Amino acid sequence: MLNTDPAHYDKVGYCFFPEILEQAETTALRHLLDEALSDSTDNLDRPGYVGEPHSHNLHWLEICRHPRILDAVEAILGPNLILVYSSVFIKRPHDPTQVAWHQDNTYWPSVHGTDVATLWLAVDDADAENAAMQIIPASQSGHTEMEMIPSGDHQALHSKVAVTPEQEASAISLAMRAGSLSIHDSYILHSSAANQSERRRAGYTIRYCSTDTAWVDTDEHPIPVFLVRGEAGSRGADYVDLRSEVKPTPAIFSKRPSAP
Ligand SMILES: O=C(O)CCC(=O)C(=O)O
Repeated sequence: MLNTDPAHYDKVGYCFFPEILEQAETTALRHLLDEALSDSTDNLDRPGYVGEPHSHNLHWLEICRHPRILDAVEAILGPNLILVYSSVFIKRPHDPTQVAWHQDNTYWPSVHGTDVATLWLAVDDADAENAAMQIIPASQSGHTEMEMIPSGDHQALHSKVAVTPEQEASAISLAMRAGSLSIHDSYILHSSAANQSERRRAGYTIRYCSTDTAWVDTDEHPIPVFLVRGEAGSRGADYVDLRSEVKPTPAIFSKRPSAP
């Protein structure tokens, strides 16, 4: 039974939110991905991965600012939210590519703090056969950074961490219908297997932080950081204001935060 109660998030490290997008919104999201995959100029950095589409495309950006999506993030991280990264992980039918056990935070040296979370939005239905993400509940406890080791062949990520057989046995599968989402702590151990089915499995991962405790060193961060809800705190001058009342135009993508 997956955890659906935000009150248990601190303990188990993840929360599942079923059917957050309406069917028409999910269909539009799928079209957006199909378009990105058919357009070689659209930041398709490597097969099976679309990096940071929200940093150059308003449609992807609006998904990251979607009110129901931000309500789910707020239920987990509180009201003051910045958007720091996003990417799409795609597993084509019979795609052998795996995502080895890892912690997200180790990939983000410019992001500081522990109130940092990944939202995984199902673009397609995901289940054990087509490589739904797996997580080890409560493995974020203590927020300890584990040693990264090379992950080997057929891997989407260059590094992994060593997981014990006991930990692996306690993993659960985040199977979900398209338009549903999960949110996990940036220190939780998670992975995904090869796709053994005839069906594609794509998930849009969006990374948020609470400005109450976490912050981004924007000199070291490759893309602008957007304030999407609430207050930016003492580092407000480093972030671009994109709260709901702001209507973004393409100019936003070249905007730098104003000097303090
Ligand atoms: O979608 C996947 O298979 C893996 C996603 C992931 O590891 C992540 O979002 O950090």
